[in-house]
Amino acid sequence: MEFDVPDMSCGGCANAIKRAVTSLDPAATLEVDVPVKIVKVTSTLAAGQLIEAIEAAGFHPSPRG
Ligand SMILES: [Cu+2]
Repeated sequence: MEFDVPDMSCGGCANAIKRAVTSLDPAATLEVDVPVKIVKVTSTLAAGQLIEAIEAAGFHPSPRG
């Protein structure tokens, strides 16, 4: 699953998002591209759960595609 996260601006943001998702699903893997503000997540969680976790960390993701 891929999300646009327009308010992600640095490595600190990327780490906060990684922590938020892996605290919910320790098996999740994330590919975070800060310059283009895209987060790719491989997880068994539903998109809605991933969005909630990322929002709880203070960001505003929207699904891509
Ligand atoms: Cu940041």
